[in-house]
Amino acid sequence: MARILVLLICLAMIGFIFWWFFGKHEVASATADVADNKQSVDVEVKGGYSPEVVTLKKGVPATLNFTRKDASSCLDRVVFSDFGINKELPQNEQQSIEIDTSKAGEYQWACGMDMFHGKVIVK
Ligand SMILES: [Cu+2]
Repeated sequence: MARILVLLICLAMIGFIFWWFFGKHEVASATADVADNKQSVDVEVKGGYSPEVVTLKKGVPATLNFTRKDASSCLDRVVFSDFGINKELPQNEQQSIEIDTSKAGEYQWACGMDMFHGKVIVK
């Protein structure tokens, strides 16, 4: 009986590893709605970023509203190295970060340890 259980656990783990490395992971992306010459996108921080790719309109003042729901300290900072932004994300509190949209391009953001990533596309 115990053997069968061990076998089942092993199979489940192998399945998980295959899914992790070879499975298709959908990248959640969002495009900001522009209203009154402003645009904003809410980003949930929970084991990563959702959405992970945010598209903004060039030249329209933009804010990304990060809310960290994850207790892990790994995600307690968000860093936009292109903009010199390094902000703390208090848990369960919305933190608004203004993004410079004057230049088109792709800008990465990351957690404080550069383990989790997201991307802003300005176009
Ligand atoms: Cu981290």
